[in-house]
Amino acid sequence: MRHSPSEDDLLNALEQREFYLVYQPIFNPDSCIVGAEALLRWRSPQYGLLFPGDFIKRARPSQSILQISAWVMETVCHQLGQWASDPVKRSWTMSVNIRSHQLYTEKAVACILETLQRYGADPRKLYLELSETEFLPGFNGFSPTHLHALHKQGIKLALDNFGMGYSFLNHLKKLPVSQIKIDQYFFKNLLSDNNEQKIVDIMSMLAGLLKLEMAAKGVETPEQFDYLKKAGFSFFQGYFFGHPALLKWHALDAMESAHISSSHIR
Ligand code: G
Ligand code: MN
Repeated sequence: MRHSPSEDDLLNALEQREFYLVYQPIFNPDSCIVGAEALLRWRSPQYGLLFPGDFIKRARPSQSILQISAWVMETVCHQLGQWASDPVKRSWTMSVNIRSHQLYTEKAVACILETLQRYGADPRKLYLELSETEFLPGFNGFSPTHLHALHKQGIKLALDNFGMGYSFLNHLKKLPVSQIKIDQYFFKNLLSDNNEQKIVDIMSMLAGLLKLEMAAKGVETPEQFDYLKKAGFSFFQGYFFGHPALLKWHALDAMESAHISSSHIR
């Protein structure tokens, strides 16, 4: 898209309900669904289908971005609350991408907890994914204290795009991280690239020592799945298992049984 949408465009889109979430299933090493990541999309009559990177570019939080983020949180908590009363899905976790500016204020933190409570959703089932690539030196001015407050309530923090950002070991030292999420950038050519294997092995060792969960995103082939499983990864997401989809959970259930019967849906 050539021009960034204006503040008015975004607020108008929110009002017109042009935003929606798709969910990509997350699998365990036994190929069972254990959760999903919510991904934001915008179907704009003017610009067409847009991904978050197309419209959440501003370095500084704008009113519209904060409102969109609040809508996303509301929607995922609602969904998590619904799963809580489903015998199969009550163990599923929900991962949601957040930006550090959503955690600037104590009020924002309280709002996340209040939203979870309102929908009867278990905080321990919520993973907040913070992308490492977003961090600048000094944590962009946001205080890790707020993340510690959420962590105390059971909410988990995943460092998305682990290893891609600035000073990533510093994040592990300062933030209450439960999970590191590694992009396919590090395992695209695992079988032919010896360096990739070593990097994955080192990350795995680091995660083991720090008792962090390891998740892989962008898993596209059975070979990648096998290698990452052996390297100690616990969570897998990618086209090999399932594309992000609209939340028709009976469709995902079908996807799960199709997967288990070994005809993988890409
Ligand atoms: O950074 P973030 O976690 O938001 O990235 C998720 C994005 O990656 C989604 O928009 C999704 O469409 C895309 N994606 C999901 N699975 C795969 C995959 O297996 N391969 C590639 N190339 N992209 C994927
Ligand atoms: Mn993510």
